[in-house]
Amino acid sequence: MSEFKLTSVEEFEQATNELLENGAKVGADAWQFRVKNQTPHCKFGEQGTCCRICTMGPCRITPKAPRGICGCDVHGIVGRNFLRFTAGGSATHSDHGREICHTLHEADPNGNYKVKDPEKLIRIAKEWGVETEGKDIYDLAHEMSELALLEYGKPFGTQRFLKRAPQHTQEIWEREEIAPRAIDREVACSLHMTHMGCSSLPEALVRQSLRSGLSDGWGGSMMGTEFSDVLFGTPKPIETEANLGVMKEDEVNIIVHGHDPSLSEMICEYADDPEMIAYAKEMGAKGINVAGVCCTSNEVAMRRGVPMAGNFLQQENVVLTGACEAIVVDVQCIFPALGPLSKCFHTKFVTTSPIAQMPDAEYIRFNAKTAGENAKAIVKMAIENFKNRKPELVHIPHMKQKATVGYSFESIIKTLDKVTNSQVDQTGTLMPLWQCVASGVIRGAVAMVGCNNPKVRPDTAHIELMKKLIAHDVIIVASGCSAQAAARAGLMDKRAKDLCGAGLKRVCELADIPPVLHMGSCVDISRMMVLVAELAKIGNVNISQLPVVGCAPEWMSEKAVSIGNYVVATGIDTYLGVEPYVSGSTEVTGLLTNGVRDWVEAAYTVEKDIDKLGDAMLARIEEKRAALGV
Ligand code: CUV
Ligand code: SF4
Repeated sequence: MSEFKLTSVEEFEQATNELLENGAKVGADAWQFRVKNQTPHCKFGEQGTCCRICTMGPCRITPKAPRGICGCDVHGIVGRNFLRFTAGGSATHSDHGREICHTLHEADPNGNYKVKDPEKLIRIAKEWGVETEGKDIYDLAHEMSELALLEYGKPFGTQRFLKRAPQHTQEIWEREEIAPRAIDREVACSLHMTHMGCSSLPEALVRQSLRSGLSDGWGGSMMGTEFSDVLFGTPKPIETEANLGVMKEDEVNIIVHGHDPSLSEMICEYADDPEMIAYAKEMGAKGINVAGVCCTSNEVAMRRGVPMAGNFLQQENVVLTGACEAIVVDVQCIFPALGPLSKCFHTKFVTTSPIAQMPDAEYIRFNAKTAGENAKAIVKMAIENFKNRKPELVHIPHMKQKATVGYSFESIIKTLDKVTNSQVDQTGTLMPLWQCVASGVIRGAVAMVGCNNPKVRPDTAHIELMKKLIAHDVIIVASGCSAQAAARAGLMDKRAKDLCGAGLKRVCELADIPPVLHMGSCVDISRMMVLVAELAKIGNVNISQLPVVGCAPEWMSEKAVSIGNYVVATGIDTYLGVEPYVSGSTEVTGLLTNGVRDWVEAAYTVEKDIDKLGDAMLARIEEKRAALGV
């Protein structure tokens, strides 16, 4: 095996520059150019001080005009904008979760979707107090999917999954009145609260932001994760590869992009179909290669080992290779730029969801009943497009790294059994992890999550922070585009253990894991919530006492704010490398970075200097350790 070396950000950039040159040959646009046209950004927007929720406005707050026409001050305006931003993210994750519940409702032993993890379904059913004895697994699936869907609109009570949290956390949520009720209710309530003439009190707006976030993390996202596992299998450690070099010159390249695994799973099925492979050969290709971008990539990488071509800011790059026969998308984080860009090449840009329709695309409406036919049609379209490739435009940067992925909560528990030593008799629990943390072999853990953002040199913050943290014996759990940055750099190669401090290196060797564990897509941050909840229980401490922090150094989406809010509201300090649009209000900023600590025992830190951000996290971890006396 060749010698192990991380791929550097400079190498990433070199590849991107070559691809931009490739694009220049056909007049392709790219985000790098559009950023130039959009900067500097509007100050009112950046600071959150523009209000346009009624047509008396828009109102912009300046020293000369400190109040909107209705008399709302800057804190009310910033707070309302922040809550709406959160609600957007919460709605998005939760609606994704809802789609999965609907897919579960379609599960059929002879249909497109099966129950691949019946044990997990039974486990959740028992957790929810549903009778499982003697029940057909598909009947149970349908019953559970209906109950899950009711969580979105039930008139009374709070989210079922909240019971997974430690008692202390549940008490905080009750005491602070932030325990989420029906998932949709929190989104609707957020929109209601921010209507003209409702709330303008920052405390009330931030409180609802936390509740709306919690309805995502411990509601909609958790539905998405849990029932995706039931349908498609709970991830187990699996080998894969990452970066643009996973695309193949002599095969039909199909790129899946978006979030909902219902589509990508089906595409993978048909790309493996002997009939389709034979057809690809007939068309002059050696085979069919599926690779992914963004979270749908994470979903199929975690369960099938499908390679990850790139993360968010690489989505145009896959087309710029000139070797992409089809980029097939479902929902979220898809650049509308892909439409016009695909026209510069032979690439088919295929949209599939009524929720994400875009110009210059081929729209093949995908649904659970016709999923098989839809997927087959898409794969066929890609195969037939192979002959339209222009050889002079094909440029695949030959860069990729090996990665071991698939660290669901369940597989982490199984993996940990390997580090169980003689003093530990609790197998099948997080006890070994707790002991590693308590003894200081591992100093703590950081959840690295979130997107890329042109405001940060792409992937640098993710990769540099991870390198720094693992060198200090801090283990990383990663998801979303952060996980893909790690994989592309090589940090999910088990050999990356050599970059760790002595303690973490030893744990990596004993458990046979990489130092950065891929836990999945953005909705799978719910897996991290389960992990910290169980770790707190086994260590008999509160979540806020754990030497654990969350970090989104390059985030960009509304979803990321919703995530941040539920991570903070769960008692985990959260570090951001990009500013949310709240700097215009000292009160809202003060609440988020400090005030909410009185409610939920955690808060945000915003720091654009990546090195300082890393130092702040390490200091916080050590502070928590000292307070615990470990
Ligand atoms: Ni859902 S939300 S750019 S794909 S992590 Fe990636 Fe992850 Fe952000 Fe989108
Ligand atoms: Fe202006 Fe008030 Fe209307 Fe907002 S709600 S646009 S601040 S008048």
